[in-house]
Amino acid sequence: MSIITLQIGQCGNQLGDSFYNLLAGELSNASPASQACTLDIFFDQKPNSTKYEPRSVLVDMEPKVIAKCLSTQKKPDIWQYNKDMTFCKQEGSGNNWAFGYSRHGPACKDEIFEKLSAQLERSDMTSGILMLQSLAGGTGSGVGSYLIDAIQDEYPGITLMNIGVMPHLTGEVIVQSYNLVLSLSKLYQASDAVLLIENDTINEICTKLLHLKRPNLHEMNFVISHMIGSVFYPCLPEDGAKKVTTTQQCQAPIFEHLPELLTADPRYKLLTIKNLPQMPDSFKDFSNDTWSGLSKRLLQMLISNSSEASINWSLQPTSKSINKSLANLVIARGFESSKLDPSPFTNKAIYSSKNKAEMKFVSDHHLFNKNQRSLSVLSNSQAFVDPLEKHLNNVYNMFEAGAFVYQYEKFGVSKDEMQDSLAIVEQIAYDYANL
Ligand SMILES: Nc1nc2c(ncn2[C@@H]2O[C@H](COP(=O)(O)OP(=O)(O)OP(=O)(O)O)[C@@H](O)[C@H]2O)c(=O)[nH]1
Ligand SMILES: [Mg+2]
Repeated sequence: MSIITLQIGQCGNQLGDSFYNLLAGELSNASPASQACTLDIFFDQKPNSTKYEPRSVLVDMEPKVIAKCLSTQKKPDIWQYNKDMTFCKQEGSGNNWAFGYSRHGPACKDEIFEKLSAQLERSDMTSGILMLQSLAGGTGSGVGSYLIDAIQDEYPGITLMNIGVMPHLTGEVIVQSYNLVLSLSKLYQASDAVLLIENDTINEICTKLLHLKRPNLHEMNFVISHMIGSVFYPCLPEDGAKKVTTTQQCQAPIFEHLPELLTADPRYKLLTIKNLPQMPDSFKDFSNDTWSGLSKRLLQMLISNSSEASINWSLQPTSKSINKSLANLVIARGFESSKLDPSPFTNKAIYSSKNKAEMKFVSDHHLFNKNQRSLSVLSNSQAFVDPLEKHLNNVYNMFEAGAFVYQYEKFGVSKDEMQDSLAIVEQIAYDYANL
């Protein structure tokens, strides 16, 4: 079952490029069954071609980033984007959600949809459409918001998922919180799940665990790709080679467990990933991680809502201020991964009292990211209450002072519409805070 991706804007395209590069790299040490599954989900191959093509449509309003994605230089030579599946214009959205949403979106929709429907037709069975974008610029957030609504209208019933990158809380473009609130409110209404990645957390992992002094976007995307790869890479049963007779049985774990587990209550659709270990490649041969050690650390990361770099060990599952979950998918990869004991993740204390403890455990033999053992949890939890409240505060302050509102009105987005988006995101933060 394949996944069609829509990479939008600088961030969406650079991250998508890094993600497919990671998948292609994993193929080199994967079992034949694992290779077949991964290829079926994420890649296509034209007759007589030696290269695999991502099942992807690349969209940006300026040409630079897509041109880079199309260049073959740094890639392992087994894959390459299809030039026909790209769409770009000459003028970006200038970090303005309204420009992307009201101008570029309607003007570009038809051409983008032609490419999207071509990708959908080329896939025998589709799990869904995955959109990758930043929530802070103008194209990923604005054009992405326009397109997700249009896709929902055009393909009712298809599963839609977004990977949204949240900006650093400080030091970037001043209107980023406006863009974030406007885009999140739209994605949340149209999409089945919104997986959020915080650039601040990724930066912390890069500096504290990978010892990179000033991580660049390429290095950050490498970390994010492994994070998302850990929940998208297929998990095969132990005797996978025998059992997976047709690749149609292959699914990305995140799609497979979406409706019945992760977003069982459709009012709550924010997902987060915590994964470990995070270490430079040169450390991996000396790693003595055990399954029980990894499991202990991951549980603590989950309840203290932290990365591996800043685990708060003073919290207990029964402490009041823990990060409460609605649902968790625990994924172990590597040697004897099926032997991991997932029972600590079934502890009722770590779940909201609003639902029964919901946990599923899946495993796979593949040595993902060159780790002998690695562990991830894909979680629907309170993880984003704090950053959302901070962005909401930025928006209240600017909105009350009338700051920069004209930039949005100029492109036809009224104060009332902005207020509606604000109310939707406030409600999301409130619902999660009160789990
Ligand atoms: N993790 C990560 N963040 C990125 C990357 N590129 C940009 N960002 C972040 O995304 C935000 C800016 O969004 P962009 O994707 O550059 O904007 P865009 O969608 O191209 O929109 P316009 O340039 O305004 O047309 C900032 O918060 C950046 O830190 C990337 O490759 N990786
Ligand atoms: Mg751009």
